[in-house]
Amino acid sequence: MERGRLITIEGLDGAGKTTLATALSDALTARAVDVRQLREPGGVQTAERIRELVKDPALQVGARAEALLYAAARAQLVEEALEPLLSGGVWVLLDRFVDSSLAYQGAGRSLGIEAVRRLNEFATGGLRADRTLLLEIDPARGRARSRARRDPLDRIEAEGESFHARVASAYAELAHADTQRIRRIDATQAPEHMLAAALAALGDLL
Ligand code: T5A
Repeated sequence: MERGRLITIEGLDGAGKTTLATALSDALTARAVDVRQLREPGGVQTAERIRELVKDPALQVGARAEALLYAAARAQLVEEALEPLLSGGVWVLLDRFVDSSLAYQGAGRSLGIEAVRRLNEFATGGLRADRTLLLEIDPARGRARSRARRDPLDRIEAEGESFHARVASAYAELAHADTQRIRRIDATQAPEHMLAAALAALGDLL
């Protein structure tokens, strides 16, 4: 059986990752692709519990603990869901993966991209995305979208402008360094145009 593909969706908070993942899942299903939509942190029970912990604005979580918690959630997701699904020929659309930790903890929290990359090599056993869709939006516009949903901002969304600016520039650098895997999509477009751009970016895999 042919191994499934791991497609990750990345970008700042409010960029429209979940909206695109849902539309893309429907579009791939219509093309007879067996696809599962998962999110990080989360996707399996242990990782969902870590999600509650790591997003809680009432908790004090240091930068290193934060990187380790995201990596722990990811390790469990890889072992319990991603590897079995991919081995079974299923495509996975994953809302955030290692690039989120590189950008948010490596750059945003200033832990260093290479240190966080090494931590995640261990966590994932070296699993890599076949393609990454990077949704690009100005941090302020992304935050305005998140705020408009009326949920209270979580621990990371509540960080200041300079944090989100560091995350945005790290994403741009990662994309620049790996143009084959990471495809940039303008996230200020209407959802249907974003879907068309995403399908075009997956054309060679389909
Ligand atoms: N994190 C995560 C780390 O720091 N390190 C890590 O390793 C990982 C994995 C996760 C938080 O954890 C951090 C990053 C995050 O801060 P989350 O709740 O999963 O928390 O946060 P996000 O992934 O950012 O999810 P959001 O729901 O906030 O944003 P999305 O999924 O990008 O956006 P979406 O689709 O929910 O849309 C947001 C709003 O915009 C509208 C939608 O209707 C919605 O109201 N919208 C659009 N509006 C106009 N045009 C479009 N094209 C639109 N697309 C969506």
